[in-house]
Amino acid sequence: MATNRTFTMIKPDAVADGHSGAIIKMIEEAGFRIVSMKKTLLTNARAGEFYAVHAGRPFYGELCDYMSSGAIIPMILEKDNAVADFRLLVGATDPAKADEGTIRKLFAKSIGANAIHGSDSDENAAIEGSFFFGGLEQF
Ligand code: 3AN
Repeated sequence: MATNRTFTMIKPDAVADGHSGAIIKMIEEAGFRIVSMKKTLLTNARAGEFYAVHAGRPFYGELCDYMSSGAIIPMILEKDNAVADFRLLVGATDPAKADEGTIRKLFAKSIGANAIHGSDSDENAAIEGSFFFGGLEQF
């Protein structure tokens, strides 16, 4: 069943470079309501759990190292058609291919350090939101 929620996290490069305020502003101006948000850290093992679907891919170790290299800001967001609309706002995985005006076009450094995550389905949005918020802290 389609829901109106998605999950995102601002990744370590964007947080460390001081872009989180600008990114949150873009998210709100695009019509998303922030349901839950916190600043936190992933251990390498927790990052591996989050990205378990990519285990075995050549970039998996690098991805886990990177995602545990600094603070992140996970959020649950609400809007009609949230998952698809948020993927449009985020832009392509590779910032070189991201459309003008997308978060990755503006802030991503590379295909690995690409500033922000956006869930790819309603099912994963629910799983990923629970991973960080466990059904609590939702307003
Ligand atoms: P997206 O985040 O656009 O949905 P996925 O789900 O294919 O992309 O990949 C998850 C994350 O893994 C990406 N956000 C990126 O940080 C990393 N990643 C994906 N492909 C590569 C790659 N070829 N090299 C390095 N990192 C990658």
